[in-house]
Amino acid sequence: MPFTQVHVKLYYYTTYCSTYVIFLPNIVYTLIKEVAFQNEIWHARKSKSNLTIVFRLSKRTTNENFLMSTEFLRWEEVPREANISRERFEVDYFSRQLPVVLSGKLSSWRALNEWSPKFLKEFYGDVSVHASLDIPERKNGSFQYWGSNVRRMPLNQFIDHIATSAEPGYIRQAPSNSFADLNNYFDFDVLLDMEGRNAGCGLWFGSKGTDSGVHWDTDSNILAHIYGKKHAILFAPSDSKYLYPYRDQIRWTSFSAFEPSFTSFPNARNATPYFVELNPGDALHIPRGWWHQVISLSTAISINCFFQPSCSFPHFMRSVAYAGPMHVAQTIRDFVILGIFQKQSDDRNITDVPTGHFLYEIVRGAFARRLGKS
Ligand SMILES: O=C(O)CCC(=O)C(=O)O
Repeated sequence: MPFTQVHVKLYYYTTYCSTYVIFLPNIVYTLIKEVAFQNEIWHARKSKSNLTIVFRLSKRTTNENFLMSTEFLRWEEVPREANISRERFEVDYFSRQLPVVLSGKLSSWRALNEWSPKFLKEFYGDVSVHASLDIPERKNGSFQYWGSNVRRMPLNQFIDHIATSAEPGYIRQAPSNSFADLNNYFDFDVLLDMEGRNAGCGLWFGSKGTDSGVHWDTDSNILAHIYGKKHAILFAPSDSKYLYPYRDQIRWTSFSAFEPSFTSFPNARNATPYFVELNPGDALHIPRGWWHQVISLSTAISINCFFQPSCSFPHFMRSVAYAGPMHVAQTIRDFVILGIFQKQSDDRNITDVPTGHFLYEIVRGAFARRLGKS
């Protein structure tokens, strides 16, 4: 029998309904939490006290006008800790999956004293890098994944280009191993015991105006800032339901926390942004699964470290469920069609691997390892 529109509709309706049955307890719980949350907001708006406190807190940032002008219902700032020990960071923040900015810990890093665009040009000008030129990638209100417009070129060509171009350019997460000796300029071990964590570090170097887009990563992450100034906004994983993730790629959304359009994304007002300003020497812990968007206010250099533990399979399942029944339906569809049947997809919203396909690869890898062991 041919696969018709009716079958497709039937598939979506069936998945939609069964999703509600399977996730009913979760939905009831979320509803109760939502009522409590709306009640809290209603009281806060009535008394203004909550918002006033948040705005007073935000006065500590340089971006006060921006914070005051947005219509987010509440704001937080990422807490800042000066010179805390590795052990305290691990217990108070890392193991509890909370964001924090660690300051004063990178003072021994040679990167902090030596890295600049001039340094990179002089020592690594010949290294071939993947560069995104003439961003913005935010076209027609929709953010395109970085993979979409990269070109390969020597680093010095990139540096010359951004010096004269009106549009921002970015080298994102270039593996630190591809630059001889670069790993000798930093040491994430001063922040956390990295032994056995399978860490991989990446260089971020770009001009004023770069924008990472709102997304979350599957690995634990520390973003160490070395040169220039950046602003970042983070959201907890449970805010997924307010952030309009792409249906086929739940790690990305076209919503911008820095230029929020509450007409197109009305529920986003309910999300709680955690704001942070990054200056040289600041190291931002971005817990795995936390949404984040980073913009550069000047030419900027950072080095980040992704490491294990990574998000678990249940974390992905929860995130898909949080995002909504249509996301569940799409993920199952992509698991089967792109994963099991290995079909190509040409109608994707974003060029990153679709969530369903990604989950299929995780499952396949787990089976392969199990079979390999037995
Ligand atoms: O620094 C940036 O522009 C983006 C950083 C980021 O997205 C990350 O470290 O995951």
